[in-house]
Amino acid sequence: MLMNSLLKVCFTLCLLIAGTALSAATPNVLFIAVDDLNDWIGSLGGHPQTKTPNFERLAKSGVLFTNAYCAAASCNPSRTAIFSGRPPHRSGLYQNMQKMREVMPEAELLPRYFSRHGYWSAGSGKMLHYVIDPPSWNDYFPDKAKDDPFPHTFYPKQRPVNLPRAGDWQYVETDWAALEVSDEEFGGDWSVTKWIGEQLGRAHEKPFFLACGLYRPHEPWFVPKKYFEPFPLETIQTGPGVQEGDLDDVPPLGQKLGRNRYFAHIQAHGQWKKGIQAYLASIHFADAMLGRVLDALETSPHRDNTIVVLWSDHGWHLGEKEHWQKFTGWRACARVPLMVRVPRGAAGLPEGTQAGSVCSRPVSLVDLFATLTELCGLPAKTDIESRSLVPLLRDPAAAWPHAALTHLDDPGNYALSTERWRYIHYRDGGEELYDIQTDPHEWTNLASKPEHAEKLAEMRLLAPKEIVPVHESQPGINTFVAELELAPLIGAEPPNSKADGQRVTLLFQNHRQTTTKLVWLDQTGARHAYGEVKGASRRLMKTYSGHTWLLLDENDKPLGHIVAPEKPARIKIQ
Ligand SMILES: [Ca+2]
Ligand SMILES: [Ca+2]
Repeated sequence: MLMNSLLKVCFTLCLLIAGTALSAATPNVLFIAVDDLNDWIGSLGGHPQTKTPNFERLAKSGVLFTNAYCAAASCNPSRTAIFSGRPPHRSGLYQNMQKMREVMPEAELLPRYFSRHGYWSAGSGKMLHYVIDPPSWNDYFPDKAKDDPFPHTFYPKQRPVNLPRAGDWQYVETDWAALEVSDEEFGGDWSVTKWIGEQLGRAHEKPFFLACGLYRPHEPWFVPKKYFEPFPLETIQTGPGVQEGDLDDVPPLGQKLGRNRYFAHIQAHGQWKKGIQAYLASIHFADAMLGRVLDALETSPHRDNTIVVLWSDHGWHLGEKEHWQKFTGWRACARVPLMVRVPRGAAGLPEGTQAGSVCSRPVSLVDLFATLTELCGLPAKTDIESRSLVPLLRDPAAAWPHAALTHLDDPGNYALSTERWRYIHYRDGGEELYDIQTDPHEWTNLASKPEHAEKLAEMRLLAPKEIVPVHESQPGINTFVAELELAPLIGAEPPNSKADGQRVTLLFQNHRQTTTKLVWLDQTGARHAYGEVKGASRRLMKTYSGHTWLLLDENDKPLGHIVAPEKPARIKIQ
């Protein structure tokens, strides 16, 4: 009995020592994020004019994944999934406006997990969605205390420079320009990579987890002029994925998602090619910044003992499917660059990666958490849903019977990717199916073709069985400062809903003692009951700007109507 207990104590102690003592087999990690970069890098072949020698240099030195997908098609849920190891359908964080720490207050993020296991964790630039989350890091540049991941960046005084403002719906940073400044004067990613280079160049007592967040090619596409020079406007080609009428075979919700207002606005102002030029220039700039980091690592004492991982949080449309921006399930948005280089001697892969490897298995960025803990010999984190990619780093052709899941902002909207097939599902049951082997730009939706019914049924089965709904830590009351007056109905019908609005949340505050009924008018004016707001209570309602809501009292007598605005607003019902 006593002997047994002693053995148990010894065993536990051994485990503790194994868990904390770090040997030469414990590599450093250089974790590089690029914001809003689609497949327009040379090795992924997304655009023939792109200039990305440093992305190629890194890709050729390790494993390039050609079918890597983000866990969600926008910044916040994609990045939160990577850092927490929990995809949206496990965490409930699906949208950019959700606050990570409201949704998962206790989650131990990747850098914190590494520092608890003996690492020094530090970063600079955008890793999480516009926050640092200071408790997760040992150090952060420029200032961990301010919880602001961005160093000073040059902006033109007069804005917009090129793309006129069309209204409140337009993201204020959707604009582009060549700047008459040097890299150093521009600051931003130049300052981030300077600091990262300094960390790579010095001695460290502990192994490091060092995160470098490059913000370009995120909007605004303002970069120093020299990065525009290789792309004269008259030579600019539109992307190879653009096909006229491409949305014709896409279900209604997909069409709605595709035809957002940006692309029409950009075309109306003759800015399409200018936008493409500026995106190429912004990628070229990001490539140069990546080159600074790779150069610093080359001359660093840690060169031969550092894992390098590079990923982008999601892709980007520039006119494909009449769309400009992100938030879609198509490959242009869901597929991302991912490259991993592992040096010899790493605990989880002693032989290291083979330079010049290419892996076409479908993988998800949420898998990076488990991959890195295994590579570094740390205990696997148990409360995450992340599948280690080490078998593919060892053998890029290894069997991989898994699909990658990409969420959109609603749990009912998602995309599934296998090596050859892609399936998109919308919350109203709309579906798309593509064979990317013969149709890499997803032009021909096969979902309604009888000869593909079996494949469609097979893809449906890959969807997760258990789905956590959108976490209800809704935006605080301060989000709804704008008050919207209830318009009276005087002898006329309220207007029908308009179709092209953006998603917006409204707060109905019922100051009456009795129930108010909410009725949505569709585009034909047909009325649809949408629940109620009980007396003396309030209710949040997600809708689209331009949609009409009619409010009725408990006896169906009209109280008035509203047309949803562009920004969140509250409506007092009196
Ligand atoms: Ca992003
Ligand atoms: Ca099509």
